[in-house]
Amino acid sequence: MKISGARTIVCSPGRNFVTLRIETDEGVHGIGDATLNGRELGVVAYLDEHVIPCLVGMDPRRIEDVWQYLYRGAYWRRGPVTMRAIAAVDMALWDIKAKMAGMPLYQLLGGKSRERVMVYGHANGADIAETSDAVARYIDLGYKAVRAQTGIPGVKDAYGVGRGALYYEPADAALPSVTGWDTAKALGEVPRLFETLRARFGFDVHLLHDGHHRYTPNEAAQLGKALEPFRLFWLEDCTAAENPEAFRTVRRHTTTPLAVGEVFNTIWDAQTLIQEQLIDYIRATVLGAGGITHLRRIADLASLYQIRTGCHGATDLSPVTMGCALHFDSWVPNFGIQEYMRHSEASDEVFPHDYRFEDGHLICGETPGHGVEIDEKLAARYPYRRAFLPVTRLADGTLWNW
Ligand code: CS2
Ligand code: MG
Repeated sequence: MKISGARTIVCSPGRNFVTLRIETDEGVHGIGDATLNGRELGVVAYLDEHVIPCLVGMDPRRIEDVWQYLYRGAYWRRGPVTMRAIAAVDMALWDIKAKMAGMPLYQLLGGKSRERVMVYGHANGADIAETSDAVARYIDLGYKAVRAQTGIPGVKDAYGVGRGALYYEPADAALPSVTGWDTAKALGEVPRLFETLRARFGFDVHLLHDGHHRYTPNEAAQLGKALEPFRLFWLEDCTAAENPEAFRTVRRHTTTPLAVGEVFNTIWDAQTLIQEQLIDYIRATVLGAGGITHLRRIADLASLYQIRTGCHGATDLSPVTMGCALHFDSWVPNFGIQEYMRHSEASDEVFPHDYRFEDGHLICGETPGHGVEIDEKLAARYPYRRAFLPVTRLADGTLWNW
């Protein structure tokens, strides 16, 4: 059996997505997601010029060997572009293998460890009162876990505050828009938000918060400590993780559970954090971290240390990634939670899928493969539009982590 062709499909049903379609000489095809938010065409060029020509003629059943070929064979290792390109190939090959087996993908991983996958939604508001009402709406929709982000008085467009009730799309402009940040103000406002939420909703709902890499290790430790009475499910990306040792400071000072990994590409990014038990949840994803083949290795390493998964699931990961993630989540023994930002209706139409939301959980379908396809005719109606993620500047003009 041979790969007879492959091509990238770029579309923008509300936001940009890059999809890889791999064809085989036996007529079975597979689909992978290669979206890198705000840098999409970099991955398209990498796939078109440097991956697809090598794939043609390869045996699609040799998923591991193809992975090693694309990783070791490139000589230049890691990085968001390379690893997303590899992830797209990996997703498509697992899709093909599962279709050939006539089984849903989770069966090939070892079968289900659970019936359904708990997800968390994003509640945002311009201030604490609005965020609190947004949390109420998610609870009404059945969510058992909600991430809460609030605007901060005096700060322009603080991270996480979207425009619609259910959708949050930060990549919003043909040139990066400029947002603001003020750590001192956030250190006061964020604990007030969770005090308000616990007073209103009690402790039965899981609450999460994303620091989006904005705090120094010491500030992150202060935030974690201040949030302890409100028993968060996790505090995410409390400080930048390029230097994993930074988490020693945070960990020494707080018992608030810590989650990291949406920007990780490989097991090497997570190794110190996992082996030193500096985090509680690893947020690497199928798309970001080289596909199912590699994410499985990260999850296995994490399981040695009782660290659980919490896959990134923002809308810049297409329904193809969500489909793969749900098969992965249904199998992985050390599952924690799955992020679920709803895709727009247009995205859901372009990517027909068989997973469904029920009572705060997602359930993957039984279709052979990962259960997600792309309607190319429809996709063609939504051409690519350049869209950047914002940048952040402090009040004095200093560029900060968005
Ligand atoms: C966020 C993301 O979902 C999250 O936790 O951190 O929304 C992130 O900002 C986007 O994926 C960036 O593209
Ligand atoms: Mg995040």
